[in-house]
Amino acid sequence: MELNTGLLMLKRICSSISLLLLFLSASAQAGLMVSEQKVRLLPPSAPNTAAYMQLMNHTNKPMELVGVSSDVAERTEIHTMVEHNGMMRMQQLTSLVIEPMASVALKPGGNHIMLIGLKQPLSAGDEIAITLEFADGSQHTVKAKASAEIDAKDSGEHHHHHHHH
Ligand SMILES: [Cu+2]
Repeated sequence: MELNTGLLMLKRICSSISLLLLFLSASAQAGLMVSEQKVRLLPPSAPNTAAYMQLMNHTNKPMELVGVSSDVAERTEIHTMVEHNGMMRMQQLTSLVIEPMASVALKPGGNHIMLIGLKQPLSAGDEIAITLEFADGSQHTVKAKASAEIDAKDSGEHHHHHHHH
């Protein structure tokens, strides 16, 4: 009797450990490389700002970004720019696909992450955590530095071929 109860407990502990491991392995998007992440630093009165980065998919399957979140803003959205009556306007995207072995640039004038309703003004050099959520349920949190100097040329390339750092 004693022994059986002990075994049962051990089994329970083992299955919770494997569940935990399963959870941990699913929580990070493997094969994703993020670089050049920055948040545009605007005057303190600005309620919103944008974040930019390069997303590289180093796997042979497409990755679909379906959501973004950050504690610094009330809402965080994926945006793109579209032309409307000769004017460039922002439009929300519900998803953004990163093709296998390719990269997508989030950059000024193009796709970007919108931080809407900043809870407090940002300062130069602040490291802002942004969580990227993918269609397969995985998440990837990156830190983006607040900077007033954002050069569109910085992250201009669409097809970054495989390079290692
Ligand atoms: Cu926007």
